[in-house]
Amino acid sequence: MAEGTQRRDETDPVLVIIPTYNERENLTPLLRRLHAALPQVHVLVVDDGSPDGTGELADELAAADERINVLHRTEKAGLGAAYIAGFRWGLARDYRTLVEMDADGSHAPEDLPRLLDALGDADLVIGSRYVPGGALVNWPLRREVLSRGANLYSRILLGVGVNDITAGFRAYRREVLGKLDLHDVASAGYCFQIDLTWRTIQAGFDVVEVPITFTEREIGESKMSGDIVREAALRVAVWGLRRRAGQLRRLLGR
Ligand SMILES: Nc1nc2c(ncn2[C@@H]2O[C@H](COP(=O)(O)OP(=O)(O)OP(=O)(O)O)[C@@H](O)[C@H]2O)c(=O)[nH]1
Ligand SMILES: [Mg+2]
Repeated sequence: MAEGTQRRDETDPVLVIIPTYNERENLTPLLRRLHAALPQVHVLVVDDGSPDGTGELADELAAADERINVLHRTEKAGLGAAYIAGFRWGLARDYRTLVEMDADGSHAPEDLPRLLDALGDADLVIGSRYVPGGALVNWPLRREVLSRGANLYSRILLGVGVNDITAGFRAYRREVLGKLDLHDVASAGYCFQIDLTWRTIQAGFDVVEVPITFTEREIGESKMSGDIVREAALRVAVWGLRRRAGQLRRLLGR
């Protein structure tokens, strides 16, 4: 745990941020499971004007349960922008822990207590598919190959020891997000996860991975696209080159 960060207390307020785009069928059962696992956590649904009415459903759920909140954004602007807006919302309030979780059921709310426990000794906890005990259920082979490839690529270029750097089930201490320059994060797709991990490590915070079981969505459509993959490949290459340039400058003493 980095200096200056306070130890996590079990009663510390937690905000679970859930970005949604066309997740109407998934939202109610997910929130029910989440509150069954952790009754005290608050939720922020960040909806980008889903055409299927996810935002309206979230409003109904929020009206009936004061733990649930909704942030409406007007257009689909990617996962990264939705999370940045959610982090800002949480940091403006007194939450000590901010959690990222997908709406499609791939991240089991039942795994969240273990992520929060691990935050006792870390600044960022990543729910990892690729550490011993981690598992994939029903994920098509091509998606696994892509995900493992992205991790290998990032590890080589960035020189970090994180096994699942693209993972989207995570818990951050508020001090971490408060310190990172969120305003200049431009990553939109799953590259956002690599971006924030890289910034967290560079800022000197401790990152820990805990195993999770990741389950392929049963309902709704995937938003994965070629653009998302290309964005990650390009940005990680740029960060890797900058890192090498920095090493070279230090080696040459300038
Ligand atoms: N607000 C918002 N949420 C998004 C956007 N794109 C994806 N999401 C949500 O982010 C979460 C993770 O999405 P992804 O993993 O990128 O895509 P996915 O559709 O889950 O893809 P699969 O996991 O392959 O099914 C889901 O809850 C999506 O609804 C977006 O542009 N805006
Ligand atoms: Mg998903």
